[in-house]
Amino acid sequence: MKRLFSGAQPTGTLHLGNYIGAIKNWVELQNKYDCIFSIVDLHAITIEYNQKSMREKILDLAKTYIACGIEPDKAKLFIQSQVKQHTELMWILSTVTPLGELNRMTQFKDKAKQHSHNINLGLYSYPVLQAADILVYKAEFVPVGEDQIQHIEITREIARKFNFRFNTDYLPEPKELLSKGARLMGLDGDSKMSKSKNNFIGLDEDEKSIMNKLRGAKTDPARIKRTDSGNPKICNMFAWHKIFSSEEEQNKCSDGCKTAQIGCVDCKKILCANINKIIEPIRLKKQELDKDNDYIIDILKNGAVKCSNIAEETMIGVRDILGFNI
Ligand code: AQP
Repeated sequence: MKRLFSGAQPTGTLHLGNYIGAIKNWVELQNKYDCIFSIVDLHAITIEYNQKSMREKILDLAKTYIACGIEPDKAKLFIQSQVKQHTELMWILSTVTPLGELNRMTQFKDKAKQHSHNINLGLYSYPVLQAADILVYKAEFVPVGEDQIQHIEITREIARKFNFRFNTDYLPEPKELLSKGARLMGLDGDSKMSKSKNNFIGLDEDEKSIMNKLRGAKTDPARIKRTDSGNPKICNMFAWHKIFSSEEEQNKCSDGCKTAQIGCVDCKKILCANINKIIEPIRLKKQELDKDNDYIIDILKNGAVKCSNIAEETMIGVRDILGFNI
């Protein structure tokens, strides 16, 4: 089976964007690929965080993966910091990574603005660690949301530089795998749904909470009264319908909006029911998993052993190529 790698940061509850852009895709792919899914705790410390809640957030993310349908018998699940080869390869790759490429990264520019009091080297070299995460497993594919495409491009560039510098083809250039809804906009309609912005629906929310958030979500700003006709093309909620609702429901909302036959609240109620159908089983399964931390810790430890073996095999070759083979 071809191998793929992906991960998410333990920085808080996963949201609908993480699910639609990444995790949902992982669940489908685990039957076709040799899948490695990581909890990337080393990435999460590039911004300020509370170390007292890190353990809980790591376990929470592992439970969410499983509640979403990741099966530990099919995919390897592990914590990034438990496989030391990631950071070893990162250092090596940093010696072939052009600064000019890192300077172009939009995520760094965004995060540097968001965390202007803490612009650290880790935040800047984040894409090099991400490249190491992928290349240490020689993964061919990386299922991610659209926001990560630039980081996969730089991973390919870094693999190319390494191969060119050492006259080898040892590190394969990975490709991104994007899903429908690879960029889910937030409730504000202005930016992508994001943990660090108050524009998300969390995978732990119940129907009431989802509807409360949808009530305040941005629609066509020109449609003020229910009797006004609206333009679905510029309505963020209609973009959500295209992802979450059936064709029949989409037509009902689109035609009804243009002719003022249906109000935004009714369209949002349809959306709420469809989103809740996705989130509710995840929320309930996660509540069950919350009772058994030992089971989760076992899965993560097993995953780390399996991943360390694969990563070490790659690193034996890398060390040899570098001339570290005494
Ligand atoms: N809005 C989104 N639409 C589609 N996919 C998304 N992803 C994130 N947001 C969206 C995808 O989710 C995966 C895991 O992401 P992460 O844990 O690395 O966090 P992130 O990308 O940094 O997510 P956030 O919410 O945007 O976190 P903050 O606010 O802390 O920066 C990735 O595959 C990502 O593409």
